[in-house]
Amino acid sequence: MIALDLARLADEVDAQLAELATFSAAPAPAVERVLYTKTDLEGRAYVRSLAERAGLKTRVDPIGNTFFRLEGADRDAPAIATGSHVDAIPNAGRFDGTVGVIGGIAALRAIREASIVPARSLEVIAFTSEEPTRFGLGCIGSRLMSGAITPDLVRALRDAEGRAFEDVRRDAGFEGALEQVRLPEGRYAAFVELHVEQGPVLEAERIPIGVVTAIAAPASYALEVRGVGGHAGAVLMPARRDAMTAAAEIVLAVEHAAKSTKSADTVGTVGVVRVHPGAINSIPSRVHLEIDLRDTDLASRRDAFAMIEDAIARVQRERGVEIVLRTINEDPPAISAPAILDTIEASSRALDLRTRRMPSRAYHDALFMARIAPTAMIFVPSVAGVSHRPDELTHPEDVARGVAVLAGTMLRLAAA
Ligand code: HGY
Ligand code: MN
Ligand code: MN
Ligand code: MN
Repeated sequence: MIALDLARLADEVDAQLAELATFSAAPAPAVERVLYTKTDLEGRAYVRSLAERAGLKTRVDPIGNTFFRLEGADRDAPAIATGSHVDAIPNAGRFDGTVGVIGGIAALRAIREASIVPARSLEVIAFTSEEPTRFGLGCIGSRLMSGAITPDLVRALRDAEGRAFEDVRRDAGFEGALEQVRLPEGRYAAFVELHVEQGPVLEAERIPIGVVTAIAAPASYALEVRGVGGHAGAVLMPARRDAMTAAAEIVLAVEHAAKSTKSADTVGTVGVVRVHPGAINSIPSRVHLEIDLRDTDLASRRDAFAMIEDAIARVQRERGVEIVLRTINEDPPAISAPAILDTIEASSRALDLRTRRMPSRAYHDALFMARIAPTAMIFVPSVAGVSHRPDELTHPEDVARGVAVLAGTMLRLAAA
């Protein structure tokens, strides 16, 4: 297997994560790299420079999924892949996704520097648009790769300014037909994603490695609430059909539904609200809401959604507004491959690292890679469980341990 200088690895990877964080549309310590913007392209170029300095070969597909490859002895055998994302939501931290890309490159660099030629090739994938920020849908890259979405549905995507995915993609310099992105089942022998936990468990239990058994089933919806606008002074309360107060009832109904299922894992969030016309003295006539609803258990998520639909019907009736719901995505959970879980644990034991099995409540590209390859994830601790915030932090030693476990896992899987 492979012996790594963890102290040196910790310093190097942390410095690279800090450098990547400088490519941001937001002032430090916040990070923002939205799909196909200047900072997204700068972040991609930076990780590509790291990969090519590490001696890896680069391939970029028509939407920008980027593949960094270390050739194995049998070049034709399905490769072992790892990877994650470098795009970042507004007001994010510098570890979400980036640990899986920079850590993956560091793992392959260490393997190459140890003059190990793996039995089969190894790849690091930097996926396009893991975050839903620009087009309202997460994991567009891995969805297209795995066939979870059709090229036509991607072509129909519009951003908040109404710009078409295809136009934005081409302006960012990516070309080729979307149909070329799809990968056949069996293209990879295994996929293992290294990611920060984005939750409090590993730190609280002082366990350095999380072995992810399942990835929660994400769903998201867009609602248009249509009422009647008017003068905030002249229209008396009984005559109002205020879109904003109706929307407020829906927001509270989402929270109530998520708290009311039998499962403790049901989570519901309304993170996007756009009010029209958005003037202090004008009664809102239209409100756009976006709902994020998840659970590791599909039946519980469905129960929560049914409660939300009931609330929508009630609010329409009681307030005389019209509410139009559009489903953005409703995905099943992903279950990790048992053999990969065992391999991650074996790799951790070889490094004297304790592990614990756990679900991922955040979604990841692994959710879709699981459709075309045996898949699992490795988690490293998040300080205070914080993520999607500028104070997101994973200690360099923990990142280095994750990279070492990843390297050992990939080599074991390549030899299997
Ligand atoms: O929302 C998520 O779970 C992921 O961070 N995109
Ligand atoms: Mn994220
Ligand atoms: Mn992520
Ligand atoms: Mn992810």
